[in-house]
Amino acid sequence: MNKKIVRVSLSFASAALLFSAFSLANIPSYSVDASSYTVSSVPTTIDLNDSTESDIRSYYSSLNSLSQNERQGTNLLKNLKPILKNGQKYFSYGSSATKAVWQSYEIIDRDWEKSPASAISGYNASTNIITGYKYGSSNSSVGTNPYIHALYVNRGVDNETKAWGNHQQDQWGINQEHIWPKSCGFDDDSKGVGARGDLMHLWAGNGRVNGINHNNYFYGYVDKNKSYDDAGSYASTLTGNLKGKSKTKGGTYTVFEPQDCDKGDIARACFYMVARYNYLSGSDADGIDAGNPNLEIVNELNWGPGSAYTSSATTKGQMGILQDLLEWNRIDPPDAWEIHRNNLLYKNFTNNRNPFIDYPEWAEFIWGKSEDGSYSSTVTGYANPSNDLINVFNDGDVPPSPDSSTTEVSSSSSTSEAPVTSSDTPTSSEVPPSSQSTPTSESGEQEQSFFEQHKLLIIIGVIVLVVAIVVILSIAGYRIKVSKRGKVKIKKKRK
Ligand SMILES: [Ca+2]
Repeated sequence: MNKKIVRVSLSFASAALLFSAFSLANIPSYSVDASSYTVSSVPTTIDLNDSTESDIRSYYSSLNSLSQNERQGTNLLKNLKPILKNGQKYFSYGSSATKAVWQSYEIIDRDWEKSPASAISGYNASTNIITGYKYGSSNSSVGTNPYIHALYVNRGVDNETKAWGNHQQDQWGINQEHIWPKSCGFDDDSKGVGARGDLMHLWAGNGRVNGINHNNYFYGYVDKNKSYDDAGSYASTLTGNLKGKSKTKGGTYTVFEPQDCDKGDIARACFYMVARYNYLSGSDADGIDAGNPNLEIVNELNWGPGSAYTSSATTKGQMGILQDLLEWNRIDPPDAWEIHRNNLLYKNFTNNRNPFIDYPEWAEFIWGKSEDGSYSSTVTGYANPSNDLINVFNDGDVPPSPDSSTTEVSSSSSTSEAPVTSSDTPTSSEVPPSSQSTPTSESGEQEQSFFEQHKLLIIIGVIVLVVAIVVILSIAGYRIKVSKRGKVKIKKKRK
């Protein structure tokens, strides 16, 4: 993938230009009615180029004319909603592979390394655009039958990231995972597509983990001192997806903890859902019934699997645990694949973006800060789309993801490069090379280097010693004689 992470240092001139443009743009009054939830057709012309930095900043530019107070806390959620909602497109979903959501996974959830664009008919390498893409039309013949980057499946393991066609409708293969469970706010399928069919949180995921471990439990760290279920006991390639008691909150509440490389992706999808679906500004033009639920993320474990419900303007659909999700956003920052998925959605499918993939720290401007296991609801800043760093944290102090390796990714627009973590490698295989050295070899190296460093001193010392012996013998009345054959003889001098 030809992308650079969009790390930003705008020059004063370009900042001034942007500011001028933003000043002219008032917040548009979006009026989206229920008809906006009709489904769209999947595109056959697909632009694989990532959005440029200026495109991303422009997308959020209506925030710039707001006061600082309107750009933090729940106000920021309220003000993001019209941006994310404007012109958003939805796709039909269901169990059939002919449904548009299934079809869209061929592109948005594609494993681009194992199934590169160059293998797709109609792909133009010079423009990085596909024309006339043919989606699959049946379970046994699914378009280009690509490998899929599925949630919960350990990366880099071939036999579990099988080609798409091998996983159709298989409960223990890949299925459609609602990262924000339908039963936590928008359970009634009869109410149309809306949140239920929003590709920002509707990902391809392993069916076993989806159905058994995640179910509709809150997300959170699992207490490993208590009994828990690790999906790895079912298949080794699912290791690290846990269901058990909450470590953070204690008590007997059950939570789901995904593998490390999925933690941030899931957190940011949940953050998006609240920014897109809330009633913070009061009544909404398109209404709850049109699939526009009222969602919030909480720290309290007051909801879990049980009788599902549909949220209303006064009853909120909830997800948690907030402080764990904030921590996951920090330890697993957006990688190249996640960034690319966001761009593919924006340019080809949903026509909207996940702001927390673009600006991960905005989550902390809304809900507060979570760092090193401690959590504070104190908001540390406010959104500033024209200057905030994109895809990396402002303080540059992102803890490395324990399961990831550092990779360079690039974007067509960036002015500088920054390392980001890629989660495409399994945890167990990464051992620092330094741990391979042994005490024996270190000791040998030390002895050799001592001789090398003191060679001159040793030679001088030997010469001085020989001279001293000759002088002492001479004083004592001895004479040293070396024969032609090289023998040394010491004789007493005659007086
Ligand atoms: Ca990740």
